[in-house]
Amino acid sequence: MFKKILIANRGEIALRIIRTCKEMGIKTVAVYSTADKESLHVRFADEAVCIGPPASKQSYLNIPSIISAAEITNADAIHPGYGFLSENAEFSRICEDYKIKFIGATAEQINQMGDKATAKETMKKAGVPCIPGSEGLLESVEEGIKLAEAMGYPVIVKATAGGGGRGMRIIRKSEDFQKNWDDAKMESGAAFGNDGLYLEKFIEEPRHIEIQIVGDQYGKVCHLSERDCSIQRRHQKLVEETPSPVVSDELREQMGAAAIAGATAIKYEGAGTVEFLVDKHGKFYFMEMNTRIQVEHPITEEVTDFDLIKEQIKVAAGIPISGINYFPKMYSMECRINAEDPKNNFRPSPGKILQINLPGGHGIRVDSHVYAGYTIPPNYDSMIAKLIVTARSREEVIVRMKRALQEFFIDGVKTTIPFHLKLMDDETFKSGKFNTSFLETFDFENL
Ligand code: MV4
Repeated sequence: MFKKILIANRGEIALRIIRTCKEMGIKTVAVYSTADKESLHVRFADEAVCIGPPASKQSYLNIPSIISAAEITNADAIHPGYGFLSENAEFSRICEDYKIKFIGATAEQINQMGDKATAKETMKKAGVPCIPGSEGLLESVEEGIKLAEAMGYPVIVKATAGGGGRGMRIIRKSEDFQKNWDDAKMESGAAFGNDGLYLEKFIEEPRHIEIQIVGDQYGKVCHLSERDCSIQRRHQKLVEETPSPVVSDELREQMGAAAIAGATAIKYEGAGTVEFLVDKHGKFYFMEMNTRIQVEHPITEEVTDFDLIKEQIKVAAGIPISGINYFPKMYSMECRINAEDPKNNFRPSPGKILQINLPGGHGIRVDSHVYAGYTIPPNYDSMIAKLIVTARSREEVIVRMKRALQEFFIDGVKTTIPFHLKLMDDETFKSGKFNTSFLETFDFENL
């Protein structure tokens, strides 16, 4: 087992990783930018190394600085958390070169899933259901138009280097093809330095359902059921839950088996997530694979009683997985508490937290790095807490979530708490019958 792990991240996920390391008897090294000197991850780690100024590029994305910190502290592994360097193939490769174990996917696996058109072809070959569309990249706008006519509109063009909704355009009629093609090409070229596009039939009003998987170094992959992430605004998830109100036991078995087949095909190591769209008829299609631990992993931990960070560390150390799949025994939901003003287009609201009261009681988990007197820096993601609520049924979860949100107050900055409170009273949300377009028509004015 590793003796010392360096955590190449900040905020709640850095704390989350430190907590599991402590329980496993592993020493921890925090790295921090000058903006995070007073952060809890710095205080709770056994050692801490300053890696640069506030800007992410010069600190949490600064590979030479982080590798140096690992070298001088003698860390034998690096956990990248989510975001930052977690899906950076070059960083994974450099760690390998320096004989520091990267607790995440190999450079090859990251590359294989990072190019979305290639990832889709790989999954299709492995027998995973995929959305009908182009075979790999489109060679020309003419090829795109021809295929769209043959398949029927609406279609969607997606940037192969994109993901998470960046560089894609929905096209509803042939007259609009050229303009959307040009826009998507321009946007992806500028954003990713890669303007490759592929095409798919557009699935109307789908649900976003993802399967958590874990693979070991011996080619074995298991799944831990699904998370429903359909409550999103502009591709930012706000609420996640498990089990999904639309996933039957039969569908869970099928999607779990598909996710395992896809991950096994690339000999996937570590924790990963296979994202699917589920259409109105309950048919599911591969969308993307994330080669990292995700923000919303705790709801899976709550319903399966499985520490995903501990499992990541164990498989990285060469310990084989049990090989059995895990099914939900409870219901769990996460509300992301961001320092943002939900009445003002979710505009970031950094600044000093003057007072805070965290909710508690049965079935409540709060993963957060903030405290009274803490100043939220403007340089990073605005998520300041994850409120995770678990109970025996979806109805009980919603009642308990509302109670917890009422106890949760933060003075000094605007937060998304008022939005979540309103959502827990929304009849459509409570019915469980909604899709990824739900928040497009939500009234954010009267919270
Ligand atoms: C789609 C789609 C409908 N049809 N692809 C958005 C993020 C990126 N991963 C892919 N996305 C979508 N791809 C086809 N063929 C609809 C979306 C989509 C979406 C997906 C999941 C959650 C929220 C979404 C919001 C808008 C569009």
